[in-house]
Amino acid sequence: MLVGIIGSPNKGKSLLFSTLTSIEVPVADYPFTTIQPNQGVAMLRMKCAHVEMGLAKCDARGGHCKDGMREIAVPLLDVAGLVPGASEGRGMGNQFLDDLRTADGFVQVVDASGRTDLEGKPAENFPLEEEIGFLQAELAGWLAGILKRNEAKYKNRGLAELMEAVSGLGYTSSQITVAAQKAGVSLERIQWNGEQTARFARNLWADGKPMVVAANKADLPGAMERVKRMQTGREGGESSGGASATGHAAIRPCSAMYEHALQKAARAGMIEYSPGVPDFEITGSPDAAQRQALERIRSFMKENGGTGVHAALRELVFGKLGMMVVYPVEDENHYTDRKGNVLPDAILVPPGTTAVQLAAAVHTDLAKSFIGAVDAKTKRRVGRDHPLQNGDIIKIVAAR
Ligand SMILES: Nc1nc2c(ncn2[C@@H]2O[C@H](COP(=O)(O)OP(=O)(O)OP(=O)(O)O)[C@@H](O)[C@H]2O)c(=O)[nH]1
Ligand SMILES: [Mg+2]
Repeated sequence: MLVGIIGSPNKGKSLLFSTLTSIEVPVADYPFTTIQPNQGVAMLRMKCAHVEMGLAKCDARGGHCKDGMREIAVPLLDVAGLVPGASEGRGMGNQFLDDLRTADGFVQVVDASGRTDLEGKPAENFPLEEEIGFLQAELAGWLAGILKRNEAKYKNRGLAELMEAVSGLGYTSSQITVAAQKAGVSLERIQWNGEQTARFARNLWADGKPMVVAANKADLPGAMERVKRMQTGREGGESSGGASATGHAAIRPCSAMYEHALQKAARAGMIEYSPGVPDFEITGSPDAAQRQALERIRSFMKENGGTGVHAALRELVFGKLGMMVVYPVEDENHYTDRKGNVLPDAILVPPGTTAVQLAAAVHTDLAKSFIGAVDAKTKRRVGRDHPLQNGDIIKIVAAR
């Protein structure tokens, strides 16, 4: 599982990454601050299965469980800003896009305030649709480039060879078939010209990789109103495009700056705050100016249901991607591993994951020696193709 954080330069991608992963990375008010990708793990909180099972606690490994809310790890990648023409090598070019090949979905960070353009330079009222639309086009262009580079593998051939040519991008054969249908191109004895390849890539991109738009810098004056206008499809009063420019992406207003400020205040002991939670409590003694700043953040959070940073990632992971959290255990009666740790692991799996696929996610050897599984909640034995549900606790039975 991997989520890519993408967008044009100077939009707050790295600050957003930093608040999600607690990793300090360079953040600055000019384009191309980030060149080498930043890699980290975000923590999303959700209700832990130990609560549902009536257990006093769990022994979460690699992430905390506090007040019945468990941290679930989501790997993130923050890359260099993408500019128009990147798929033809402009700016930082294509190189880092290749780092995103394996991403399951994307958070596109845009500047909700419209104060920066597609190059990351100062602007006024830069249209949100243009920012969102350009990125879709660039990424489709990048995909078309991959197809063209690998054309020899599928030319005059069919679906199987095309799949092979784009293997590693994580597309299913049905996604490829649908994209070809929508683009009006044949998958038999493939002979596409440049325009047909581009059309196929656009369709594959649009349906294939889920995306959420994080409308960042929503703390700046006028930004929230701009996002709301866009959400209702009336941005700038233009007739065409609002809804279609955003395609299938949901738009979530957020402020990485406010999230960052809260985390800093919490570390300084000024407030009690759990990242992603919609409110905080003043526990220290801020001075008048600090108190005023905190109250400004609080009123933003009240309107937005929080800073919006974690909400954007949550929307992508659990909403768009429909990921499930599953708890593998070795003892189905006590919900523990061999050493007696209660619900030690909580892992993210895609919708439709079967018992044997879970075994493979835990360890490849476990899938090879898979015999069956036990649903620890019902104590029922299930087979290899049994589809798992969100929150399942599963014991894998394997040959020695
Ligand atoms: N007001 C406000 N400023 C923000 C917010 N998030 C980021 N910034 C500022 O925007 C500028 C760019 O932030 P970065 O995180 O470096 O942006 P980036 O998208 O990673 O930029 P590149 O790596 O250059 O592409 C910095 O000056 C940040 O302090 C926000 O939510 N609100
Ligand atoms: Mg950056």
